[in-house]
Amino acid sequence: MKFLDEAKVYIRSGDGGNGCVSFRREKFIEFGGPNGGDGGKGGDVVAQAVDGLNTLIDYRYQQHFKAKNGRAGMGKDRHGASGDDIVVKVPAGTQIYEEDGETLLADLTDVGQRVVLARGGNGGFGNAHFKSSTNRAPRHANPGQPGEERTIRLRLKLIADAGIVGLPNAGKSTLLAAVSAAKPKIADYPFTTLHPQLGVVDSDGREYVLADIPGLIEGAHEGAGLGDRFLGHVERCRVLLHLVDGTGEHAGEAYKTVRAELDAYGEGLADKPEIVALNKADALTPEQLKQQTARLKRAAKRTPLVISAATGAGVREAMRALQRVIDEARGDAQPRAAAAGWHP
Ligand SMILES: Nc1nc2c(ncn2[C@@H]2O[C@H](COP(=O)(O)OP(=O)(O)OP(=O)(O)O)[C@@H](O)[C@H]2O)c(=O)[nH]1
Ligand SMILES: [Mg+2]
Repeated sequence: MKFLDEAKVYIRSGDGGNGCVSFRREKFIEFGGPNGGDGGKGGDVVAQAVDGLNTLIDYRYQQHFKAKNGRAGMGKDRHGASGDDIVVKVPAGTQIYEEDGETLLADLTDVGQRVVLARGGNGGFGNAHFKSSTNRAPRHANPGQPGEERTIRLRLKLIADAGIVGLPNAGKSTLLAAVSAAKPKIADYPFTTLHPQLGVVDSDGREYVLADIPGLIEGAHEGAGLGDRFLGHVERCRVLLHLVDGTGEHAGEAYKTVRAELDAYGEGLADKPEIVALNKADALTPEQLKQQTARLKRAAKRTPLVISAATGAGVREAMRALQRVIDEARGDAQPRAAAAGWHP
């Protein structure tokens, strides 16, 4: 499936319908009085997080969203119909920004959550509305109010409980494939993974969502390799699994390189709970394993888990370790980033 995590969308709410000027005209009834109806309200543009989506790819093909206008009022006190709203459907985890890309308008983290992005214009009052004891035959009505138009930016930050980070080739995708039904591309060259993948992990009968993102290299925060833009997809994770390739040159250096990129990225990534695992243990001699483990331990200042994504050794324990951190975090019910308290 194609993946897109940023999109620019132009939206416009509906105009309100005009009020109507009309008088009752019937045979034998003099001074029938004003009977112009009000115009209908224009439709709103609403964004809603929906189930079953995890990309913004649809917005590559459709970038304009216009709600319907309200209908004009008519004689005989007939009000115009309201215009239909239009719903911009997005995956859970989508943040909505002003055109500048910096001012957050809304953060739709849960399926079903919705926010009005542009309100439809109110309909104008018909002349019947202006009837009073001093003006029994008003000859004016209000025009409908125009809708609003604006350009917004959508930015998807996937919602996963845990995220795998590491250098290219560390075996991140191999691990995701081993523990979930996801079928990421796996190959022995760097940057096999070009966009994030999600998998559901069943750990002792309980489930959580694990994200595999493209590998990071030194200088990713300055755009090296695929850059660090995909780190946005692990921003919301409760725990990171830092995977280090045991067959690499120096497990400690590999660890530090990735940590430096997490630091440079910011957004609290460096402070997230981290589980450290040395991968590809199956391909190491006992001496190499000992040496790499010691290096990684020194760099990470803790004893790493030792696993093989290929044979499955140690993998179950690693998934349990993630589950424990997730359970702890779920315990102290974190307040959801509210829809930024924003109203148009
Ligand atoms: N021997 C051995 N090879 C492994 C293991 N895990 C992964 N590999 C191999 O390492 C290579 C890279 O694996 P990937 O899962 O594609 O690595 P990745 O971290 O997703 O790489 P990028 O997507 O490029 O960042 C593949 O050839 C895998 O078969 C392991 O536990 N043991
Ligand atoms: Mg990969």
